[in-house]
Amino acid sequence: MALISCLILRATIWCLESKTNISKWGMTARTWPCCRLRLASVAAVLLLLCLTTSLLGGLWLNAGCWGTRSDQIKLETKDLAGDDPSWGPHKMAVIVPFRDRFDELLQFLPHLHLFLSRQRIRHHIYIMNQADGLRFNRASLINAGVLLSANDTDYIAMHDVDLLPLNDDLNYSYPALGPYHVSAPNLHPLYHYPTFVGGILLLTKKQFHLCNGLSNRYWGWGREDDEFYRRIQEAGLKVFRPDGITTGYETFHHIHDPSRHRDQKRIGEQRRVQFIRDRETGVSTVRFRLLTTTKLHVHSAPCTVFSVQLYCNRSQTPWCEIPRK
Ligand SMILES: [Mn+2]
Repeated sequence: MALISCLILRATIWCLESKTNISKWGMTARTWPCCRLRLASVAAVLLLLCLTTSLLGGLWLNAGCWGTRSDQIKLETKDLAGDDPSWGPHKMAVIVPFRDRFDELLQFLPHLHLFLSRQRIRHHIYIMNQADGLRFNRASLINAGVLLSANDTDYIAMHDVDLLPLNDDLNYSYPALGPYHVSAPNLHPLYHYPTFVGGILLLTKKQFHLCNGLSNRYWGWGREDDEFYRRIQEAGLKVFRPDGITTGYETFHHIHDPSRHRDQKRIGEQRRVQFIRDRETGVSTVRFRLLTTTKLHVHSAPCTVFSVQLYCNRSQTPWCEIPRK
């Protein structure tokens, strides 16, 4: 800095001297361009000096923490896809039923991606965006998600967008023995009944198809997970749950905004049908139209957004229409 100030001072004096020269010895006007030339060259030298200093400074800083930086970069690149084959033979498709919860998605994506990458769980997150004028159908969105997920995934997580795992001991690995209910009744902040399988549930794709996926008859909020529990039982599968988690109801962050509208209406026959085990519809009968596929990153978290239009069989489930107030 001192050197730079000194040089600026010297340049000014230099220029002033040439200016005085004009009056003193009546020099020709040619002195002025000469002074300007001198100033320009001084400026150029100063600029060069500044650049060299910052470059050297940067190199010095870099050298100081070289190991950490390159490690960091390596880790970030490695983790970017959330899919390193050295992490194991299995890969999970995280299926997230979604509509109108952009702010929750912005929290959910980076959180879950980093959570799973820390555990070295190979994964890809699929956001199933219901883009039609019908009531929300979580079950059909999951059915569609499983069908649309890439073939390199061999197990799924049905995952609510508003439920963030906080405890690193929660296990998201391949559920070889049977469906694995991560958000168990003794851990979920809101639902504590013993047959609860909502929130976050892992299944191999094989197990999912053994149940024929979920019923497509549930339009509006809730109950589809209870019907799915009966499918699991009837398929002869046993639900497993986390063991030895000590964080209780603090295990998850539930983004539960009570002001958010949840469509809990029961229209006509729906009141009765919601409790009946559906043996007709499932992943084998789900009908939808894929409108767009969008690859998206939130921070470094990649995901695929499938916007789908669900099909409603109005003679079977007339309650799929959004009720008028
Ligand atoms: Mn919720």
